[in-house]
Amino acid sequence: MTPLLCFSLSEILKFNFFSDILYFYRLPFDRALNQNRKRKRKRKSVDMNLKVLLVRPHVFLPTSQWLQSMLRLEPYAQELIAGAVQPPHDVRICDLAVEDKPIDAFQRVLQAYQPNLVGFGGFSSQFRTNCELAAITRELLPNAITCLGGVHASSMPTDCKYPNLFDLIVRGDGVSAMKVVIAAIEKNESLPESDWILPTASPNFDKLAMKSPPALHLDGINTKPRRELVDMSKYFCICYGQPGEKIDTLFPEIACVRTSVGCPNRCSFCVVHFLAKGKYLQRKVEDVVEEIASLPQKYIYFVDDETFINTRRMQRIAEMLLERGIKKKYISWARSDTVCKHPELFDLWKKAGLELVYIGFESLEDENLNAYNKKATASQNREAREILRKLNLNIHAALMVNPDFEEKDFLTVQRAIKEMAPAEFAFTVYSPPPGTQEFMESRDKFICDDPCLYYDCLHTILPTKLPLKKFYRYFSILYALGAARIPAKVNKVKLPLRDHIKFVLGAMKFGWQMYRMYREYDRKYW
Ligand code: B12
Ligand code: SF4
Repeated sequence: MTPLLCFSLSEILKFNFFSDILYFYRLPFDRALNQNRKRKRKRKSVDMNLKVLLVRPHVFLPTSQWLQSMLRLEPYAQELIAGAVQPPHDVRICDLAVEDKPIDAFQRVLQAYQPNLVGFGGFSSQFRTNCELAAITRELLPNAITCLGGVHASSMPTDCKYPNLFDLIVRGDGVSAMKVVIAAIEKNESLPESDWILPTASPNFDKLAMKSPPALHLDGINTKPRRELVDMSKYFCICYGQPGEKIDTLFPEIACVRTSVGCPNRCSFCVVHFLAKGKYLQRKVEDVVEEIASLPQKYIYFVDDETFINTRRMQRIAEMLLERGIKKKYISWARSDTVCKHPELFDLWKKAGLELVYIGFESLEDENLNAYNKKATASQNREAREILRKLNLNIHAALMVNPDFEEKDFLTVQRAIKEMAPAEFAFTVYSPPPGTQEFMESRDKFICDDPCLYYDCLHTILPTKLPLKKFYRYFSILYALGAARIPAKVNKVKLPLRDHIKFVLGAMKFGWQMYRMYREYDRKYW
């Protein structure tokens, strides 16, 4: 058992400051870094059958835990990467997001499976968790190769240079990278070295990591995800039904589908354009429809960076779904300007089964939208809302607040909630994305020791104009107002009592966490 486990999350949260939390959080991490262990790795033999373990880490922040109790998607990246591992090699997925005691579960899997290649991936806020898991791997299986990929490794490779924990850092697509790594091991060659696959012990690491992220790779969308390696019954979304409808559950089982990767837009709060360099790769429409048709799940979540960029292609996909009589319900992100320019497309998609549209409205103020480089206007946001309302499409409305917000600005957002309701509301605090120029330039301003750990867009990493206590009081009021206006409530949808209770209790707990968020920062900011 690691020291972290000696403290339950609630105990950890009794501490007031970031430094307190980090102190306990750092223990296993530091131990691994300080060990200075001489690792004697045996050279892998050419005919060795690899055992590859792909790990999705659990979430650490209580706010992310709440989010996962409402919406938990399958470990799609791990399923795709597993598609790169062909016989005679073997692959397993360890999804710690579904475990009550993730560290215990991880140790059990390592001991039982004895993998010789372990791959970790995840969000920036999960980087420290990945370090802890890698430290455990080093301890239990010192000869296993460890590899870190995913959005954090892709955008901030320099942050991940810990040779004691990770042998390789992968930026960008992991499917193609896994193929290259396995091929090198099979040929008994030294591991490849590039700005895409970076050995942490290489003297060239810093030089390679300074380069901009590698180009997107088609393997990231054209590979068949290995869903059979996970228990799909553990993944669900939140879906609100239609006005007056009686629904079996608020949390139906769901599968993910990725139809494209990248985005040509350049919103300032988003890391995608930094990673994709404005490129947008698309999968063949026939493949997309075939994958959807093959799924037993009724609900599909499109995990594209931005699904509706190519509207003709999306029209063709909807037509094909209708022609083939595929009856599913879909959840997708879309931009408000796309909805305004192509209302007929959303009408078609409604017929094909579109159920819930996630829209990053961000604000109903043009000044804010311009500052975010959103390239959509407040009037487009309003119009898109009206179009979707007329189509009876449920909306997830993402709104953003700025660290320099004052009381009046929060009141403006409160008015926006009333105007946009009913909707599922999500509020984020503007934070420069790790890895980007703006993040680097803001380093001196950060009000927490480890801005990446707290990069959940709910914890501010920049100083606020209002004292933090007031800021989070206003912020939690936004969530309370939003929770009271969800489509199921406004549209009088009949829900099972247990789901109703789960939602209300979850929302209250989250609201309380939000309200007390200021206590996680140094007292001088309160
Ligand atoms: C769908 C989505 C979600 C889903 C969950 C997705 C999931 N997989 O579980 C939901 C809606 C729940 C969600 C929630 C959040 N999200 Co989100 N989400 C996205 C979105 C739209 C697509 C992500 C995705 O699934 N892509 C498909 C997979 C296959 O791609 P991938 O993970 O990048 O994997 C590829 C490579 O990275 C690599 N790879 C990945 N893992 C590994 C491992 C190894 C070993 C290797 C070699 C390679 C490798 O290979 C893969 C295949 O090519 C992105 C981007 C966007 N446009 O906004 C944001 C994004 C990932 N989300 C982000 C954030 C911040 C969040 C939240 C914190 C926001 C919030 N306040 O709610 C939460 C946190 C959730 C949590 N678990 O902690 C940020 C992450 C930034 C960062 N540096 O961490 C992104 C990039 C958005 C942004 N605007 O910047 N999100
Ligand atoms: S449209 Fe979406 S994916 Fe594209 S840059 Fe803006 S927020 Fe990121």
